[in-house]
Amino acid sequence: MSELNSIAIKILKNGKGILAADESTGTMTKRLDSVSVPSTPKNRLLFRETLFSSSSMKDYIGGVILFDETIKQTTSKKKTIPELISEMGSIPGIKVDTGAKILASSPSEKITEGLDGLRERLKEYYKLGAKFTKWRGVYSITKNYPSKISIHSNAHALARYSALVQECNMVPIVEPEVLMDGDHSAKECSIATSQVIEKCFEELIAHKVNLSGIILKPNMILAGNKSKNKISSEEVAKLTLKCLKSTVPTEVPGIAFLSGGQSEIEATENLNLINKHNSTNFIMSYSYGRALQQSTLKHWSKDINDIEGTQRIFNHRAKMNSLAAQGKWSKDLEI
Ligand code: 5MM
Repeated sequence: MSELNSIAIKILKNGKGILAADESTGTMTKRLDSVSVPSTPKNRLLFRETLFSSSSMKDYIGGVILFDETIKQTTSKKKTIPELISEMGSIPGIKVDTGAKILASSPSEKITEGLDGLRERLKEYYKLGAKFTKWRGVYSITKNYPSKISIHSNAHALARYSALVQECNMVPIVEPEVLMDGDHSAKECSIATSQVIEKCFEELIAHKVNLSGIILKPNMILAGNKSKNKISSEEVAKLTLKCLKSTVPTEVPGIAFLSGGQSEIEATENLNLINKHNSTNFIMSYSYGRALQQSTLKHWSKDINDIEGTQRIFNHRAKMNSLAAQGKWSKDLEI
């Protein structure tokens, strides 16, 4: 077993998953604005430090994805954030892309940037304690999209990123996100997601990426958020498994889903059913941002110094998702 494979498995084994706390300052400001908390470096740190020092970190959160600002911050007890995360029994990771920008040849679509100077930035993050990284490509579904050029160019970037990350002894999370926005059907989501993932692996293989040392972070197969034809959680689970079974090479140790705008309960319920029906050898877990933080953020905003109460909400959500990652969740466990 390679070192990268052991890290990937350690992050996801025994019902553990990933806390995606890598919101860039712009996104974090939107989140804080929505609960009327000023977005200052101090408040962003306070919220995140509250999460990272929760007791659930030990049993349910195998890894935390950080943003550049956070990985360089120091806690109230004068520890670096990666030190705090490691002491809590989890593994620090870092988002290394610099965001999705307009794709010149297809301006309604996006290409993720950040390859220039990446090797040097990776060395710096490694020294700061990161053991894994994340890069997200985004794809929209409309009548003519995602286009071949967006599928190809984002896959190419994800592969170049992954090769550089492994060269620096870290595990790349490969995140191709087919967005939920729109009125498309689940079938259209399934077709687009299959094309996107197939192309990603074609490029990862061409770039000689060690597939046993990556984590795939895909979307689930869902109907668009404006679709009139929503499907049941059972169908989400079945279509998601079918898509991943036919597109993900068996060497990949783990799949950690993004929540993508689903409600907290929806994301937990869908993950639970995916695990109930999972007949593959892939670990199927979570790498949730909003679906792990929404209710916690809402509670925290009422009193940003209520550390204990805030952690109670977060611990509950983390536990529910950990149960779902083992197919052991049920609605009556919710509070
Ligand atoms: C936490 O949000 C990440 C994106 O941040 P920026 O838009 O600021 O770059 C995002 O990649 C996130 O890690 C994943 O989408 C998972 O989060 P959700 O909320 O979809 O589970």
